[in-house]
Amino acid sequence: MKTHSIPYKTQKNRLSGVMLVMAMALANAVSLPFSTAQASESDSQYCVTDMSDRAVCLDTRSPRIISLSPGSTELLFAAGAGDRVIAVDQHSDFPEAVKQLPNVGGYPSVSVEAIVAMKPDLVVVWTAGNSRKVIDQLESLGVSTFHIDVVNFADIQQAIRSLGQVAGTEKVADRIVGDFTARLNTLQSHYAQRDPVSVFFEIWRSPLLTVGNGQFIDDVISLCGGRNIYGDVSGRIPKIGIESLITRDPQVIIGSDPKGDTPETRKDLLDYWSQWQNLQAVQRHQLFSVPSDLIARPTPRILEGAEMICHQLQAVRSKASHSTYMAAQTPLSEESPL
Ligand code: B12
Repeated sequence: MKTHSIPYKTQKNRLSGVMLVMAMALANAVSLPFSTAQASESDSQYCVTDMSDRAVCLDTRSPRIISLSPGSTELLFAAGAGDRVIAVDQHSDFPEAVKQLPNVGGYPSVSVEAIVAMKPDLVVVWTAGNSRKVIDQLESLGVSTFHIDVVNFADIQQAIRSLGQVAGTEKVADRIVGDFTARLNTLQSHYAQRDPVSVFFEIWRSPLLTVGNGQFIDDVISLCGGRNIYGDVSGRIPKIGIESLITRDPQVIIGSDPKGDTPETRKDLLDYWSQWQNLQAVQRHQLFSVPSDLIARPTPRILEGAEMICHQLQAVRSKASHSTYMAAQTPLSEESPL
């Protein structure tokens, strides 16, 4: 199947003839606070604008897709395009069906040869995570790529919608975006205005990395009524010094672990952070963990991670002890309102 992508600007004239199609697509769109991905039909081709603002044009509405990150894979499945996915990177493990698919390598090295041999119509790449060299190689070999870069909640919505458009599954994508937005709004109205709790989110220990302004985990903290102590720092994953952390003295430290919030993961956090006894989070044992898959991937599942963090911050507000929190993980629907 012949495919190619071309800079959006050179597409503009061709797009003007199909404004009606675009208007219909926009009319169907759920109203959301971001610029809607654009899709248009041109001759026998179907063009969709990706998240690098490139018009990606395919001559099939049922493309064979390879995904190069766990996040992109989840977004494709959420967009209803799961049965279009023919191969993934080696870290993609959700949903379950993905585990049966061939893999084309993982971080840091992906096999360009394996990808080319599969003759995909499209390769979905994560521009902030996949290697620039691999992306350039694929493009120079004539493999069409669709760029995804999800920084915040609005980008999750945009990514699902545009992947649905490029895969020809926009109805499912629109429904999932609607569900995601409703769940997001519920959490927001329930938690965002509660008493602020200052939070340090540990991404990595050595070097010490956290989340900066506008990154999706920063969005999660705000959604729960928390205040990211590095929310004033630009850059998605800033490197910080321990002295600065001690000065900012967060009420809560949150880490992530594949196992989630268990006695072992909490012990690991406490053992490590106990070196700095003057931190109030250490003195009060306010250290929590969330499952990495539910917080490190900007996909609809992040709302499950968000719900856990909202409960953790709520436990801190109610001055519950850590063990009380674990014993009383109340479902959102049963938790007392403000
Ligand atoms: C920062 C970071 C992240 C950030 C990414 C930052 C961003 N741009 O949004 C976040 C928190 C989002 C993240 C997510 C994940 N990460 Co990560 N991440 C790191 C970390 C701590 C530092 C990377 C870095 O900044 N390097 C410095 C820069 C200069 O080098 P770089 O090569 O350009 O770095 C880029 C890549 O590392 C890329 N990246 C980060 N994680 C991953 C994961 C995959 C699968 C890919 C393809 C790329 C990638 O993002 C960086 C640039 O922003 C490393 C561990 C480490 N200390 O190296 C783990 C690490 C790279 N991540 C890893 C993993 C497994 C993941 C997740 C799959 C975890 C999960 N349970 O979901 C997700 C995938 C997210 C997705 N969208 O698919 C593994 C990679 C697998 C491996 N063992 O080889 C590492 C090595 C940690 C580990 N030892 O387990 N990660």
